[in-house]
Amino acid sequence: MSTPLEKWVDESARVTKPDQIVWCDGSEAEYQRMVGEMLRAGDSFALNETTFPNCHLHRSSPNDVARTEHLTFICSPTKDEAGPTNNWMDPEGAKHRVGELLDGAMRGRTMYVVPYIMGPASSPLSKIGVEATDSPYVVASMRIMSRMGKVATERLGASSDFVPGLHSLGDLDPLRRYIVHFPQEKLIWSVGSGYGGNALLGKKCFALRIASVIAREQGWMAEHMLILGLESPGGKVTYMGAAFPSACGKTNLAMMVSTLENQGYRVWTVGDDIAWMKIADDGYLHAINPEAGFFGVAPGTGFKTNPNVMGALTKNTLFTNTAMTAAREPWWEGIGDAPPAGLINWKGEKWAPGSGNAAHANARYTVPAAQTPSLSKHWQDPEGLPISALIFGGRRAHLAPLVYESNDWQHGVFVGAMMASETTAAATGAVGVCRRDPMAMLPFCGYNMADYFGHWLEMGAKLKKPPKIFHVNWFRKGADGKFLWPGYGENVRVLKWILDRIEGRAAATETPIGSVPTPSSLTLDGLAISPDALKQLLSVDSGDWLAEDQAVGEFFAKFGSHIPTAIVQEQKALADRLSRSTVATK
Ligand code: GTP
Ligand code: SPV
Ligand code: MN
Repeated sequence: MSTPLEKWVDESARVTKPDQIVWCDGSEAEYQRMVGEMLRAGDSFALNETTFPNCHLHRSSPNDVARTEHLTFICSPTKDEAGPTNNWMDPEGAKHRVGELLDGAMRGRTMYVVPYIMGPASSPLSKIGVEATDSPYVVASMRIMSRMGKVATERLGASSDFVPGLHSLGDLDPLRRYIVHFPQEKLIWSVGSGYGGNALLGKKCFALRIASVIAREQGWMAEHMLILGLESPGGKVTYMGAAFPSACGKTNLAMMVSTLENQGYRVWTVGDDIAWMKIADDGYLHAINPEAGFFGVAPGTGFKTNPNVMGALTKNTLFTNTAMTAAREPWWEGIGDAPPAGLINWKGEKWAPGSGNAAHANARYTVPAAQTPSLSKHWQDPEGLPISALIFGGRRAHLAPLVYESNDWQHGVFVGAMMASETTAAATGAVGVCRRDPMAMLPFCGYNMADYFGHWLEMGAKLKKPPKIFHVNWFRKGADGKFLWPGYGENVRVLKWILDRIEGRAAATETPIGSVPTPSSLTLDGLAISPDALKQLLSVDSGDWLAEDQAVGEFFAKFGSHIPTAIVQEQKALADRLSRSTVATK
């Protein structure tokens, strides 16, 4: 008798027709075999064995360097279930179209069967996935990013309770690339890409798109959030989750070196990208990090901005699309030093000044969480950690203040639902275009986004100790086009204000959008920031916000009857408050 997993692998092999099937055990020896395959393929390189032991550089195909949202589909039975913000294909059509591309795709290749657990091995919140892939790079990455191999096979046993994901590199042509999700079946198919969220199916495909559907069915939440613990003087740690869109600062906030360490404020890392949260018996929302590693943006990460991350990257790290120095060390823009002589760019060409960035803007490192100096000792607590604050944020050159607090859960859900952010290199397409990105889930919600707002509202109603909800913006710019706020380790000052609000200590000015810090309620000692910059950072322009709120109303209207009444009421109430305040200031 074969198990459900064996049956699925059999079926997948009948379609993709690999030369052989290898079942992965997650061992170090197996990792080294995968690296061996990558080196032989000629797209990967061993880095300096003395300074970067067991580190490798992988160069992906130049047309395959970021998630491709226009090729990502939610294949629910009806378009309405996927909603107006998702690409939709009907399940049968998708099976047909993508099935044709998967047919024989693994001929001459090996199919690796990768069982993995998302979440701590002993946690009741964890879930099992199995990825069948023809990419050794994906296998190696999944070993860093999840609890992979034997541990998962043993937990699964003969059960059918796993999310299958079939992945083939195909021919890497974007014209024949699809990332399709079947929320009813809880199934993922991906073909034509070997990069990041397109190919490591445990990450965005399972842990967000499919998991968001499961979470709604089962009454929990799957969110695009980092999880951190803020230690305050005396040693108490307060846990917070923060949802920022791709390449908007999650990893950096979760792994920051606090500039207020001498005052007793320290940040402990629990997760940097995804949070699974349930309502626990103590009435709090409890969060686990389903991942076991960090797939972080390299450019901009340096000894000045983030020494914790830099400390983690010196061994056992897989780099993707970074540059390489003559000493075979990884290099990227923002690492801290000037481009050294003899630099090879991310495509493998000699780099010269004026020839563009040496590293791709979405170059990444894949590193085991355990190597992070700031890792919380509770990061694998099976029951998750109690969350006292949820923080939304994005890149807004204008409009959004450094931080504000929502009035209550329902208003906070509206604040998340109205989020917008400038696009980044984490996905293909134009960079710097401001778009609506509710809860940072625009590319990751596996069902109708308005129903997802409804789920948030329902969760709030069930929470005895709902976290307070905040919004932050590290990216506001002054008239000179420069960031007004120094960011990175200085962001701890905002986390401290949030903690002070939770504990009822900090003062705030009530504005139509929510409570904004009074300048003196922020701890700014040791920071060189002009009173004028601070004023700009904290300013709320009612006229600009009124225009924003109107755009939000139009966005909500796209969802028709799906949009919860409470959310529409919040949008109208904001318009009222803003209109009254513009009249008052005139
Ligand atoms: P994904 O992994 O794609 O989800 O991105 P992320 O949200 O984890 O973003 P990350 O922390 O990797 O930061 C993305 C880019 O923004 C990097 O180039 C960082 O250097 C930069 N960045 C992060 N935090 C700050 C900040 O506080 N201020 C400024 N100015 N830049 C920041
Ligand atoms: C993101 O884009 O949010 C990432 C990178 O974390 S990827 O895994 O490619 O989705
Ligand atoms: Mn990240």
